[in-house]
Amino acid sequence: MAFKHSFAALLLLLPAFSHGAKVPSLPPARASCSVLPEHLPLKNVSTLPDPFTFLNGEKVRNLDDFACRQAEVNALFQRMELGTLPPRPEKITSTFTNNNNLTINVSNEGKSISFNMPVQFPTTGDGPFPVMIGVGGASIPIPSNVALINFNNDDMAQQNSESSRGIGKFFDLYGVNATASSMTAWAWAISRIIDVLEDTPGHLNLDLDRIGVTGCSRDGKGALVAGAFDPRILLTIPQESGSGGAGCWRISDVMWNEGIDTQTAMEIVQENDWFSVGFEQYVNTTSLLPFDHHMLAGLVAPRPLFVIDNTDYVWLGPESVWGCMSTAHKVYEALQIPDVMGVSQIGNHSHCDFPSDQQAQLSAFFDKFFFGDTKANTSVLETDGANGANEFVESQWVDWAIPRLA
Ligand code: MCU
Repeated sequence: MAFKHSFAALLLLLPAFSHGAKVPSLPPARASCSVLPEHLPLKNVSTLPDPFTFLNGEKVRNLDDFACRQAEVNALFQRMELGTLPPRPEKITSTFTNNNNLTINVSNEGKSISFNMPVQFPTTGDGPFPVMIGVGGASIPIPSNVALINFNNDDMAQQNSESSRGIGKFFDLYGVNATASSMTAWAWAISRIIDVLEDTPGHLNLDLDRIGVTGCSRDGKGALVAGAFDPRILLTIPQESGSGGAGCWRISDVMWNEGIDTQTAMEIVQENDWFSVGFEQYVNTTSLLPFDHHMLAGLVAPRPLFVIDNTDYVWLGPESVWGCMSTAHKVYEALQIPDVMGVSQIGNHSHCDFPSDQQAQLSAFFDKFFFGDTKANTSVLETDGANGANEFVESQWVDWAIPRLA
């Protein structure tokens, strides 16, 4: 029996090959995994919560449990921080014109919206091409053999200030009182882009096994949320997302309490609508959250994730981002795929200005996961330590063990 079980687990973790892309996958989670109690049993946890212990205290022991835990964590993020992500709407149609303009029409419960986006194809090669979806465009260099879809996230859900909450096409469809934050609205729309690509015969000559998402800064936060919410996205590359993205609320709070002028949950909910109204009740006591952003990144696992950040700006939370993402890496370690997640945090460049020092690392992620170069070195877990990044002391934040999940 034990042999049978581990054999099945091994099969599930065997890489699926699509042009060589190495993609381990998890068993599907039971529907009951995402059902949360009405009253959440919240307790004060000042360290980073354990990704491998369920809300009810049970431990994650194997891949089935892990998939179930991910569904629970996903539901927690929606309930407490990001708002509800609506399911696939009733009707989706699309038109593709001039070989570069994709228009998506969505109808649900008597309301309709249309949104469109440019699709830029490689100028050489036959395809099907891998494709990156740029949240508000892309500010990393996209390889010439990869297509790019520029997703206008502001059109879907505005992000000008807290008063832009409820403005945008998503809210025209679901109503201004939808609990979704702007980032959840963007993630929903990105999933609709993927629906359309799936539904279109020939998939617009794009390879749907090789879809990536990226974005910088506020749009990098959004890229991480999209990657966390849609398992059809293979490669997630948030760039300089800082606090509210790659940073952990708890660590940013400690930085702030030490007198460092960094962005905290308390500030972020006053600045913009990236998080749900429901999150506001936790921003003064982030220690009550049964998760932190290491677990948002953990939702991307076992799919490839490359987190790029910048130590030049204290506002981004260098210590928070490094601590949070090096802790997220433990999820990939538990799955025994440490090279599938990378973190690279270096300074000496302007915000969202991709530095040439990170080029080899970025190329390795594309080469390995889009183009099957198994020798590409994606073993990247580094910070230049500037602006306090190296002040993160793991033993003060991580008090749980990393299980070996199979
Ligand atoms: C790093 O992302 C944000 C940051 O959270 C905001 O506080 C700041 O105003 O804008 C950053 C950004 O999106 O810059 C383009």
